[in-house]
Amino acid sequence: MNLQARLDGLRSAADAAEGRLDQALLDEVRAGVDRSTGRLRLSERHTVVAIAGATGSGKSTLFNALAGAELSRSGARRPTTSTAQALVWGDGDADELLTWLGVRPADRHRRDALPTATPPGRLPEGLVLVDLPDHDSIEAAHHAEARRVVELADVLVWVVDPQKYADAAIHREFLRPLAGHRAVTMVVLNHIDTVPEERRRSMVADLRKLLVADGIRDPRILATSARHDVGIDDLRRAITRRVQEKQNTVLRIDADIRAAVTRLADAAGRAPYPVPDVWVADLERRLADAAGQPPIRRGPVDRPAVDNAVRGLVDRLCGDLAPGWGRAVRAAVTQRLGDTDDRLDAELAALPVPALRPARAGARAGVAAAVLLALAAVASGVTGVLPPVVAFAAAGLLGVVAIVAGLLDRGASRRAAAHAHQVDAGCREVVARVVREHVLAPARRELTSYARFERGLRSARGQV
Ligand SMILES: Nc1nc2c(ncn2[C@@H]2O[C@H](COP(=O)(O)OP(=O)(O)OP(=O)(O)O)[C@@H](O)[C@H]2O)c(=O)[nH]1
Ligand SMILES: [Mg+2]
Repeated sequence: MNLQARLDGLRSAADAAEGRLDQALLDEVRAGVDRSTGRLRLSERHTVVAIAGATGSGKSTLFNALAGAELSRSGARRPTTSTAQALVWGDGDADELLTWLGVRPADRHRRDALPTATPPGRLPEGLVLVDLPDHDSIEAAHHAEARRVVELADVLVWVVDPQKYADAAIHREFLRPLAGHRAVTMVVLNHIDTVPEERRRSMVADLRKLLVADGIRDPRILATSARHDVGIDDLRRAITRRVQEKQNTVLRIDADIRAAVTRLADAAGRAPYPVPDVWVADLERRLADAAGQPPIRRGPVDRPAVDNAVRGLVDRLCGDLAPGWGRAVRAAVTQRLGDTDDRLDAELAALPVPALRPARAGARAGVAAAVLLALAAVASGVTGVLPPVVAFAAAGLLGVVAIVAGLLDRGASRRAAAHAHQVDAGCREVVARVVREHVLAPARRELTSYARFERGLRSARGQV
């Protein structure tokens, strides 16, 4: 998937999270998208390699060594470099790119225009080497300038020295956030001449350990002495390889997008979308219980039980979601809980009442009476109170009445069951409708923005 589409996805994720995630984070992500979009519009023929690091680590001295000329002032006064210095190899027009990088015209240099010096032209065409002010400066403007260009450059050369390589602030502020940028980052341990030879290897190993702890897998480390021309050829070769691979802009933007995706995803947490059916079924069952099953249901719904059931679902929905997002979902559903109860009451009250009992009771009483009378008639026939013919005829007649009444009872009982079933189905329908309209719809409306956010992240990852 092309980078611009991934950047668009990242922007749409940030937009979908507006008001739900930390504003500063969203602004940073959008600023990153703008930077990358800007870089993609500019020269593909150039590779911006920025030299960054603490004051006095030897950035300008390294820059000059690579340039083969004393272009950038290096010195004992700290800090020395105050604005980014750029040197362009080759005859391509890099002005637009340098303007975008914010390099002042006075600080732009062309390798072609310099007198041939040692070592001549051993770096490839298209390289734009930038010497930065120190990032740990007591001068706020230096810090801002360094940070700005570090965010824009295609490749980063981090210069550390034997005194400050373990400095916690450098690792926390710069190296750790660039952990995913290994492909476009190299670390240079300069001033290596000041370290006794037998200690150099263990110092590099120690630096490696720190970088790995920062999250940089298999970091590239070069040990140099800019003052005594140690390791400069290796650095030149490493830079040449990077520039010739030409993928740096793409790799840098890819790493930036991944880092932003991780930050957004971590900040947002997760929401189940769509809402799982079993959770909905569970809520419906609990609301039906709160309404009371017919024919028991006679009064208003059990409001605390409805509240509990609805809040239970919201808790499940928001459990792993960022508080900002969770609050919005919770508010959307629970602010209407009173309406939910009223609506349940009103709709359940409008259901037909299961009231076939009197008919059944009458039929049953009829059966019982007829049986008793028939028995009385038989008894009076036997005891001679009535003439036997009359008694047995009366008993027969009452027997028929009992059978008819029994049939009526069975019919009534079947109708009652069917009616109760209908009322029960009606009740379930009411509950399902109220759940759909009062709970799921507002929750889904809120979760739609989360779904848009997720979609944005997926396309930022290049998955759609
Ligand atoms: N011994 C030794 N001295 C070095 C080395 N690299 C630079 N220096 C000296 O260290 C001092 C600072 O070097 P700079 O190149 O100005 O350092 P910088 O990183 O550009 O410093 P800022 O511009 O202030 O950020 C200078 O006096 C250099 O000559 C080195 O590898 N070994
Ligand atoms: Mg400098």
